[in-house]
Amino acid sequence: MTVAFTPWPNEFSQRYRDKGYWQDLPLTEILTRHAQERSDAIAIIDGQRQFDYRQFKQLADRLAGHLQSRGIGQGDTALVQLGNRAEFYIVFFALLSIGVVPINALYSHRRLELSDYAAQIKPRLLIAEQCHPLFCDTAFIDELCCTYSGLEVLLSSTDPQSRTSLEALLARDPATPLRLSPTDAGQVAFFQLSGGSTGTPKLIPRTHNDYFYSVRRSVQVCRLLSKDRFLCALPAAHNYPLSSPGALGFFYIGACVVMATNPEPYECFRIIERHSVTHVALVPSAVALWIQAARQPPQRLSSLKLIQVGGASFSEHLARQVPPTFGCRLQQVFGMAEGMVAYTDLDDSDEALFASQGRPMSADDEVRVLGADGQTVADGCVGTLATRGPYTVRGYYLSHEHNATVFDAEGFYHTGDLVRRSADGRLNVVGRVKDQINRGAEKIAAEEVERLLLSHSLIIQAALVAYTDPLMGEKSCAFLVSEATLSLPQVRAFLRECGIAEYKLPDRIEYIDQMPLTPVGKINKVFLRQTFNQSSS
Ligand code: AMP
Ligand code: DBH
Repeated sequence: MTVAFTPWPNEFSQRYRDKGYWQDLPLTEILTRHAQERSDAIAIIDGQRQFDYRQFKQLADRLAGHLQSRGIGQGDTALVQLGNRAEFYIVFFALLSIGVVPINALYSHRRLELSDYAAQIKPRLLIAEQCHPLFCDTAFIDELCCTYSGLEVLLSSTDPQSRTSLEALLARDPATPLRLSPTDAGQVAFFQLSGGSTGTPKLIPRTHNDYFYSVRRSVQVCRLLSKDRFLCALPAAHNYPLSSPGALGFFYIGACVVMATNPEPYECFRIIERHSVTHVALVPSAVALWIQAARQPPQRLSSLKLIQVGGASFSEHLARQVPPTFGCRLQQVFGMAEGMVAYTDLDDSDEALFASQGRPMSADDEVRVLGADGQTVADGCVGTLATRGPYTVRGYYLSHEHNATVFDAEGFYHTGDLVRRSADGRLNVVGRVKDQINRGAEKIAAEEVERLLLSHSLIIQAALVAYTDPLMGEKSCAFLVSEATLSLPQVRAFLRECGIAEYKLPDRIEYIDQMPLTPVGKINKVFLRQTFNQSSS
C-alpha cells in the first residue's frame, strides 16, 4: 500500500528522469552514501553531543529495526513532533528507511493542529517529546490511542524503562536485523506542511524523487563544501531549513549541521563562534534582531560565509546591512513547501542581490505571472505567481476541492504571491492575494482562526487581517462583530483553549458594528487592512 498523491503526467516524469533530475534514489541515500568514505566526519552537533556519520546511520538503523520488529513499515504513516535536536533527523531517516511516511509537525503546534494532521493521515506511530506541553501528561496520547487503534507511541525523555522510550530504543540493537525498505522513489516519502489559506491545514505529499532533486540542486546553487557547517536555528521540520539547502543539503555533501533551539542572536553567536559555523538560514524578523545584537558590542562572526534570508518579505534597507554587519555574503531565498525555490546567485550584483528574491533554481521551473484576467503580464509588471516543475507538487493530500482551486488544468500551482519578474527571470515578491498572514515567516491561514473565533458564543462575525509590524513584518488583527466586548486576553485565552499554536493568536482585536463588504458580499479585507494600517500609522 502506498500513500496517495497527484502524480506528474507521464510526459513530465519522463522528461524529469531524462534530464537527470529524478534519479530514482530514496532520500535515505543522503545518509547511506557517507557510510564509507566520510563515516568519521561529524554530521550533527547538538549542545554537548556530537554524532559522526557512522553513529548517525547506526542510530537511524537501530530505531528502524525496532520499529520493524513491532510490525511497522511500508504503508504506515507517523505523526512526529520533535524540537531542534539530533533525534529529529535520526527519526526522519529511520522512518524513511522502512517506508513509513511521516508528517513532521512544528514544535509550536498544539492539540488542534496535531489532531487535524492525525485525522488526515491516520497514523500508526506517534513520536513526540514528553517535555512538550501536549505530552507532559497522557490525556492527548490517550485520546489519539482511542481514535487510532494500534497506535504505537514513542516519547523522548520519558522513563527509559518504558516501552514508549525513544532513547531506550536508540540505546540498543534490535533483536532481528533491519531490512531496508524505503518506499519507491517515485512515491511519497513524507508530508510537508503548507502555511495554507484554508480552514484546515493542508498536507503536501513530497516524493523521494522530487525532494531529492530540490536538495541536490540547492547544494549546487549554494556551492556547499563538505567542510561547511550549517546552523539550524529555524524549526528543523520547516521546508526551508530542511531542504533549501538546509540540513539535508549539508548531510548530502557530508558536512555538519549544528543545532540551535531558536534564532535568538546571542545564543546563536556563541554557537557560531564555538563551532565555526559557516552558513545560517534566517527569516527577516530574526535578521533584524541579529543586526541589532551584532552592533552592540560590535561583533563579527569570522567563520560565517553566508547568511540566507527567506520566508517573508525582506526590505532592501535591511538586506543592505547584512554584508557589512557580519562580514559575509547574503543570499535571498523565496520558497514554499509546495516546491519552487528561488535563490539569488552567490555572485549577483548588489542590485540583484538586495532588490530581488532571485531566480527559480531549476531550468525546468516554469513560471507564469498572471494579471487579474488570467493572462500573462509583461516583464516588470505585478501579477500572481503560478509555477510547475520537477519538484513542485501537483496537488495537496486528499484535497480534491481545494486542489481544483489552486492547481490549474495544466498543473500549475497558483501560489497566491504577487510578484514582479524582470526580463532576466528574477522574481521580486511584492505582496499576496491569498488569505494568509505572514507573521515573521510563520504563516497563519486567516480562515482557520476565524472559524474558531466564530465558535465563541458571543462572536457574530470575525475577520483576521494583517497589519504592518516593524519587527515581524506582519501581525494579526481580529476584527469582530460581537454581542459583548471581550478583552484581547480573553479572546486569546479562548483560542488557546481551542488548542491552536500560540503564533496564530491575534495580536490585536478591533470591534466594529458591521463588516465592510465587497460588491459580491464577502468581507472586504482589503478595506479593513487599509483603514487599520492608516488609523494606526
Ligand atoms: P508555505 O506555502 O507555507 O511553505 O509558505 C510559502 C510562502 O512564504 C510563499 O508562498 C510566500 O508567500 C512566502 N515567502 C517565502 N519566502 C519569501 C520571501 N523571500 N519573500 C516573501 N515571501 C516569501
Ligand atoms: O517560506 C517558505 O516556505 C520557504 C522559504 C524559503 C521555503 O519553503 C523554502 C525556502 O524552501
